[in-house]
Amino acid sequence: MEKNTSFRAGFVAILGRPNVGKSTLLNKLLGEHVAIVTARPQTTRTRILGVVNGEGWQLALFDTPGIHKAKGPLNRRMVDTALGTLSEVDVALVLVEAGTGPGGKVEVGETVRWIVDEVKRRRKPAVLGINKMDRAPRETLLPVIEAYRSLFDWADVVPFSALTGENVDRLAEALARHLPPAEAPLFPPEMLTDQAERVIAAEYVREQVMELMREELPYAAAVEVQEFDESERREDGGLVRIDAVIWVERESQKAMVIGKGGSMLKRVGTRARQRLERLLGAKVFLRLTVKVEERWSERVEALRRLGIGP
Ligand SMILES: Nc1nc2c(ncn2[C@@H]2O[C@H](COP(=O)(O)OP(=O)(O)OP(=O)(O)O)[C@@H](O)[C@H]2O)c(=O)[nH]1
Ligand SMILES: [Mg+2]
Repeated sequence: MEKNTSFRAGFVAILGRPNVGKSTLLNKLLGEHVAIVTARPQTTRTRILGVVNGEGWQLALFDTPGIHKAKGPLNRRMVDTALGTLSEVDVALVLVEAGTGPGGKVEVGETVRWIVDEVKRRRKPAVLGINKMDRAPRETLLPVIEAYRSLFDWADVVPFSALTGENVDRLAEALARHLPPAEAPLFPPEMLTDQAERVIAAEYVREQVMELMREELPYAAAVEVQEFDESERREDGGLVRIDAVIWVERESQKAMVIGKGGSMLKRVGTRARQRLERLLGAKVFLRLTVKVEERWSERVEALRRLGIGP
């Protein structure tokens, strides 16, 4: 049989500051809510693989935690995860946000310079993705592109919107052009992600805690699925029973997550369950318990048990 030499496949790390839209992009490319998204920074805590197939290529993309000057063990592990992923991939996709500052000025932040230095140090080709173009006036795009072009010899620069999907196809194709030739896809074509359903279930609960709760709570919570019972699951639906624990660091936080008469926990549970039912295509019985584990975010064993960190 003749070899198909034009096929390309490889790994890409999506890197950027917190909140630039890395997870939104992964989900848009996959057409599925695999990575949780919230309006808050530092949502993603682990790396998440998504596999995207195109005409003559396969992209294995890692969504990563936002890179920032980390304080504390949890955040340091998150940043280590992101930078560690960079060393394992063929191509880096560095994301920034469209839009200019006051007076049309473009501020290239310290963190982006740091990310670019890491990319240079590892001699990786990098594509610059300028996200959120839907909310930036067109005429501001050019100055943004120019400001970032002077920073690095980008393999490509693509403005896009992960939210609306504008130019997302072009971005995927730009990435695919810089992948190494491959004889075959790296993953079976039907594979979407490396995230187990029970892990996504825990993340969906955390997504609602992060979205609905204020102040420090989004950062003091972790979710662990302790039971994922599929015995009543059927080809055409059926029921999945899930028991999950929301870990917080203090009794006062536990009271806040539960809310008056259990109202907050109920909201979290209802919204997470609706998302899960859509993902699993089954009815979901979701039982949530809130427990205190003091300083879990500072303890390596707890972080490891919760699947956070390298
Ligand atoms: N207007 C607009 N908003 C976007 C776009 N992409 C993402 N967002 C919003 O930006 C916020 C952050 O999105 P995420 O995808 O969670 O960002 P992230 O880079 O994964 O953030 P971390 O996981 O915290 O590093 C959410 O409120 C998204 O809805 C976009 O193209 N346009
Ligand atoms: Mg994210």
